Amino acid sequence: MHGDLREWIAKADTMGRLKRIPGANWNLEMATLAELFCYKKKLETPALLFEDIPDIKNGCRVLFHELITPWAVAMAMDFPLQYESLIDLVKAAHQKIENLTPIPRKNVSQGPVMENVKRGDDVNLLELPVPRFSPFDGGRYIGTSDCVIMKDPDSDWVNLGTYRMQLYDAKSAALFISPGKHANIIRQKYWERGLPCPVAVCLGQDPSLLLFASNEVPYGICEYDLVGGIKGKPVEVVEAPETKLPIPAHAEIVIEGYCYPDDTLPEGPFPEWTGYYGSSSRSEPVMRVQTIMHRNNPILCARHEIRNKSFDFRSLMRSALLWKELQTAGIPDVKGVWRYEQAGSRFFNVISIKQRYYGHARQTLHVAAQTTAGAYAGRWVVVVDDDIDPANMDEVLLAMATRCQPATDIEFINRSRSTPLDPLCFDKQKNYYTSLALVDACIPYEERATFPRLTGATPEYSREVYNKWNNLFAE
Ligand SMILES: Cc1cc2nc3c(=O)[nH]c(=O)nc-3n(C[C@H](O)[C@H](O)[C@H](O)COP(=O)(O)O)c2cc1C
Ligand SMILES: [Mn+2]
Repeated sequence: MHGDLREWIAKADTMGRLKRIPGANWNLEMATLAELFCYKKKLETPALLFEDIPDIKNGCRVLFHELITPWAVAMAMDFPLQYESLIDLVKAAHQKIENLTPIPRKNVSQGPVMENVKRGDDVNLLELPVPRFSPFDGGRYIGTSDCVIMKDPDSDWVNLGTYRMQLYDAKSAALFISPGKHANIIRQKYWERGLPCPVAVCLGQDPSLLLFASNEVPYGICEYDLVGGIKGKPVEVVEAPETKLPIPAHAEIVIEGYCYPDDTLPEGPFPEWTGYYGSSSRSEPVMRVQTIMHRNNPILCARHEIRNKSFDFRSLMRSALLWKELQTAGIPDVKGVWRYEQAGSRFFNVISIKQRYYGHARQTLHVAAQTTAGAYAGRWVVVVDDDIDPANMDEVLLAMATRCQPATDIEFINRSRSTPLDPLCFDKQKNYYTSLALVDACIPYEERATFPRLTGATPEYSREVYNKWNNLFAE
C-alpha cells in the first residue's frame, strides 16, 4: 500500500488517473477547472495536480479531487479496484472498519516534512498558492482538505479533524469548527483555563489520513490509530518544534501555532457540502501561526465541494460508520446503507434490512437517526427491504412510492442535531436544530407473504444470462 501522498499520486499516474495541469491561476481558475472535470467526467474524474502556478516561486503545487471517485477511495483504503455496486464498496469499507485493530502512531525523530522549517517572521503563508474557490467566498481558503491536530489537555488523546480554514495574512488563518466537533470541545477546555490552544494543521497529506479525519469517529479515539489499522502499520509522526504536537512525518505541509481566547476574525461565506454557501460571515477563532514546515516542492491539498456530485469518500465512509453503529446497537440483518452525496452525505440516508420481526423496520429507523454518524444533520432516514438497493435512488423511490403509507409510515423527531451550515438553520446563530423524518418503506411485516411480487428476472438468473451474453453489451 502507498506510504504517503507522493506514492499515492505515482500510483494514480501509472493507472492513467492523474491529470497534470500547468499554468492555472489560484484565483478561481483551478477550482473552476476542478468543477468542470467533475461535471464532465463524473465517476471517471481524475485527480488534478496543478503545477507551475503563476507567480508561485517555491515550486508548490495543488492537488484537487483526491477522493471523489470510487477508484480513488479504493486506493486510499487498499480495496480491489473492481466492484459490482456501490453497496459492495460500502460492505468492504464496513468490514474493514469492523475488523480494524487500531495501531498507535510511532514517534520518529526526522521526516521529509522537516525538509524546510521556517519560524517567526520567516513564516509567510501568502507564498503558497492558496485557492480562491468561487466568486462569493469570504476570502482564500488554505485549509479545505486538511487535518487539524489538537491534544486533549486532560488526557493523552490526540484528535485529527478536517475543518475549513480561511487565510487572512502571512501568519493568520481562522478555523470554522462546528459546535460539538472534537476540536471545538478540546479548544474550549484550554480556554476555560485561560490558556491558548496549541494547534497544528496538516495542509497536504496521505489521503488515507482524511478517511478518518473527515468523518465522525467517537469522542476520545485517535484518528491516527485508525489510519494505522487500515494501513497495517503505524503512522510515523514527528514532534512539531513549538507546540510539540505529533505531526505526520511524511506530510507535505504543516503549520503550527495557537488559538487564543477571544481572538476572532470574520470568517466565510464558503461554498459547502450542502450545495449552498454555508452561512454568511461570522466571527471565528483565529490561528496565529508560528511555524511552517514543508517538503521540497510541496503539495497543498484542496477540496472543492461540488454540488450534485454522485460520489464522495464521505458517502462511503459515513455509510460504513453508520452500518457499524447499527450493528453495535444490535440491529440484525442490515444488508446495506447509503448516504446520498447529493444530500451532503448526511441529510438523506437509506438502510436496507431483511425484516426478521414486527417493529424491526421502526427500530432501525429510530436507532439510525440518533447514532453518532447519523444524528449530525440527518433529516431523512428511509428503511427498505433487502430486495431494494439502497444506493440506487430509482429503486428507493419505487419502495417509497409503493410500500409506504405516508399517514402511518412516516414519523418525526423534533429538535434533533443540526449544524450552522444547514441551509434551514442559516444565520440563526443559536438554534441549530432540525426535525427528522423516519420513512418506513418496507413491506408491512405481516404482509410479506401476500405482497405483490416485483417484476423482472431474479438477480441470479439475470447475472447468468448477462455472463453468457455479455459481448452484446460491450460498447
Ligand atoms: C473537506 C471537508 C471539509 C470539512 N470542513 C469542516 C468544517 O469547516 N467545519 C467542521 O466543523 N467540520 C468540517 N468537516 C467535517 C468534519 O471533518 C467531520 O465532522 C469530522 O468528523 C470532524 O472530526 P472530529 O469528529 O474529530 O471532530 C469537513 C469535512 C470534509 C471532508
Ligand atoms: Mn475525532
